[in-house]
Amino acid sequence: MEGKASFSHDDWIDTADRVAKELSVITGSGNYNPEMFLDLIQESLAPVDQFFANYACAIMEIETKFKVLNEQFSLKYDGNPIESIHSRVKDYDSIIRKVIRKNIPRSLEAIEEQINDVAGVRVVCSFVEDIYRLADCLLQQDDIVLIRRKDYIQNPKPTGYRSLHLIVAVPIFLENEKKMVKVEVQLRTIAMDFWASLEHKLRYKKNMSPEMLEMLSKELTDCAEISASLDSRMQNVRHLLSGSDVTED
Ligand code: 0O2
Repeated sequence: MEGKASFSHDDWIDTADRVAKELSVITGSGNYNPEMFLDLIQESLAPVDQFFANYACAIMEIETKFKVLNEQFSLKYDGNPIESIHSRVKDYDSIIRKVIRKNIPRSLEAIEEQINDVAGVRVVCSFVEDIYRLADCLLQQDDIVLIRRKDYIQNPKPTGYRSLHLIVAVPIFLENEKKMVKVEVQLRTIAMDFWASLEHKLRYKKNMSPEMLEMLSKELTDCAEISASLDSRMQNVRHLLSGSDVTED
């Protein structure tokens, strides 16, 4: 999960100095003021900084909700349902690539409106049933708005990809404003996560022969079935250990 690229204050001063000099030549004014130009750049970037800060805040809200649920579940059931939580704000480059690919207007408003996964939270559980319990509990909360639900556990992708995806909007409270911000939540088991990270590597692998690519894709599709069966058997073992009913494969 990548973060935002950093650009130091010195870099800004250098850039401002260079651009201001060039502008003074272009406009023929012959004088330039890098400090004023720097202020201008920082002023223009303020909405972009706020844009990324909003998503970082929304991630904190969602993470906290899952951490609270994890504590609550551990009192009611045996052990903590959540193994790990990984979050990221999509980086600039990936957002721009998506904007171009989906032909989205180049404005922050359009990106907020049309890109659902600028903020992403991935929740990894041991058991499938905990995924659904956690998702239901999150969606019951009265400040959460469900925008879209895609169940790739019930309906895996042709590749074999399985996960429960929720696009939700969560309120964040800023200095003088309440704002609803979208977050993509992916809930998976450890087995699903293991599979997805390996398959993700294959998708970005370059210089591979088509034969090898096909062979590995088939192998991964087989592995996805084995991993689904493992999830189901592990859940049944858990049920047997706790004395409740087993579920069918
Ligand atoms: P990354 O690098 O993980 O962020 P949308 O994103 O809403 O425009 P779509 O098709 O509606 O597009 O989204 P989908 O398929 O519900 O979810 C997209 C995300 O799910 C991907 O994000 C992956 O994280 C994950 N995903 C979906 N299908 C697969 C798959 O077959 N294999 C793996 N490994 N992951 C998958 P990104 O942006 O593609 O990538």
